[in-house]
Amino acid sequence: MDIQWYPGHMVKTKKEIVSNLKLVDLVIEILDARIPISSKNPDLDALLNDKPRLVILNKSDLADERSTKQWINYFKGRNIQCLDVDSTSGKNFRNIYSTIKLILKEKIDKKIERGIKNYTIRAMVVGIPNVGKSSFINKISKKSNAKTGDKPGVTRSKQWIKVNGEFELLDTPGVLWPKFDDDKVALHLTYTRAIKDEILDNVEIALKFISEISQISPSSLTGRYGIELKESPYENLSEIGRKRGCIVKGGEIDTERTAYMILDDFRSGKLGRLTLELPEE
Ligand SMILES: Nc1nc2c(ncn2[C@@H]2O[C@H](COP(=O)(O)OP(=O)(O)OP(=O)(O)O)[C@@H](O)[C@H]2O)c(=O)[nH]1
Ligand SMILES: [Mg+2]
Repeated sequence: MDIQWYPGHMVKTKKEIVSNLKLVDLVIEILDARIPISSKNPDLDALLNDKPRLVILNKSDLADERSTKQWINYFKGRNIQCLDVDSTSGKNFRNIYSTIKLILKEKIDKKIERGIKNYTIRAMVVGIPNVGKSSFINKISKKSNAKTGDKPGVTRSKQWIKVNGEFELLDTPGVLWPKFDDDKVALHLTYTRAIKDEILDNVEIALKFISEISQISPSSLTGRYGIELKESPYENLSEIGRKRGCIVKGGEIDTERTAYMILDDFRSGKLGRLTLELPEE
């Protein structure tokens, strides 16, 4: 399977991230709580150097709660400040500002020592496409200044958003990297729609998805669709299509429509709260 999506605007954004780094006090790296490994851009660590960082596990409402706790402990164990949030409901947002102040305590104390009282903290928000960067910023600022949407590539250029007198955020377009070394990473990015699905064979993707979920949480499929899981993912997909009435003229299963429906059900949480990746022991 050859999944790649690295258009020119991502190359441009990466350059902009580097050139704007000197303007910010910290970087807020948004990860997807369902796939904290695959949603971490491997290029970013090198680019960000030793800039103070806050890791956000977003979409925690769609992830398994116990797994998210494991991830929080994982980051804590590595001395990385991390919060799990839900940018739609605002869960855990009250802790963001205090955590940022904690990360920047030394810097802020120095400013106060020098008589600077109203220091404006500037943070750059980065992450893969569709992970919820703009939604996160809108939630913090209690406005909807940043455009959001349920597909990758919504934010097209960087944009400063003022939260209040002492806090400003830089929204950036989502970036991926030139080559996915691991098929699983590419697939996980596709399931969560960080990769544009218009460029992919959705039936093939859905079959891989069914295989994976059959392993990690079969009840998500049997419960939602009322099917008995068979060995063959194609048979399972067909059965789901039949149950859901995804039929074309002549009574054949509309596999394309079924594939979209299954992926959509995962993306909107209708298959339950599912985390696809856990920290290594
Ligand atoms: N369930 C859930 N959905 C979320 C959450 N955060 C964002 N979303 C949804 O995810 C989709 C993408 O959100 P955006 O904020 O546009 O994502 P982005 O990272 O700015 O995307 P790009 O600008 O394309 O890189 C939207 O449909 C949001 O409503 C969350 O915490 N939970
Ligand atoms: Mg955006």
